[in-house]
Amino acid sequence: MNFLINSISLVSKMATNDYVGFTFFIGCMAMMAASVFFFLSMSSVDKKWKVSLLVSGLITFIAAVHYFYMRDYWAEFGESPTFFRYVDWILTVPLMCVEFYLILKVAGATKSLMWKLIGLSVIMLVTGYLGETGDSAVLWGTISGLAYFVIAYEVWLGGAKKLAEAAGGQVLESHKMLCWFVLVGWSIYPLGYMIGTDGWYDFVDGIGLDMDVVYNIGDAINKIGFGLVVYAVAIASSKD
Ligand SMILES: *C/C=C(C)/C=C/C=C(C)/C=C/C1=C(C)CCCC1(C)C
Repeated sequence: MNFLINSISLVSKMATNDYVGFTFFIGCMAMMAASVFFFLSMSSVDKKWKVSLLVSGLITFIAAVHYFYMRDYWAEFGESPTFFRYVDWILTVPLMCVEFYLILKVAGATKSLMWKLIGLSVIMLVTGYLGETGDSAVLWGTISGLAYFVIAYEVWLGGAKKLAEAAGGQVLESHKMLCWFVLVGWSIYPLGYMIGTDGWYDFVDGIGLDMDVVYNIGDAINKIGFGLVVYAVAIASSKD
């Protein structure tokens, strides 16, 4: 009987100290609200910014759907929803690379830069997944970290930087914020990985946060936060 009730009920109990479950729950709502906001904002910006807001909205929308699955998975099994997490990332991180490209396109960014970033991000995520699901977390994490460094290098000092400097003005400003998101915002994820996997870095477990809480904070900053910054730039440059 209990089994029947559990399997037909849409809501499961949540302990008051279940921080992971709580951040999954908040994540669902926040990603959903952000998607509505980005989609509706498309009508208040200049034509050249519309696609950027559309992509921001798609990123948070895809994340919202995965968060519903992750929330349920966590409630049901009390385990990290690694599979849904990485499916979410493999869809949304390349979309973020498209977003970077759209921002720098005005400055003459080429599609080859976009594909390079997408390729590197796929390597970063596939190796991260292998590290979390297999038994060589340190090795795969290192390869993943290297791909991440190449992305950061490419954005900060490589092709993207040259384009932004040549364009100046608004583009240079947007490029700067993009750099900080990739360097600081994205670095939240390797921290979560080090908490969730075993290796020489076990000392970071001492900060007392759960891997999923760290990943969820990272997603809020990088998906919603980044989208809001794009929104602010779009609004500012649509006035004049
Ligand atoms: C919306 C989701 C985003 C922006 C996800 C980004 C994920 C990363 C930057 C993950 C990076 C990782 C490393 C650099 C090393 C360890 C393994 C990962 C996959 C957690």
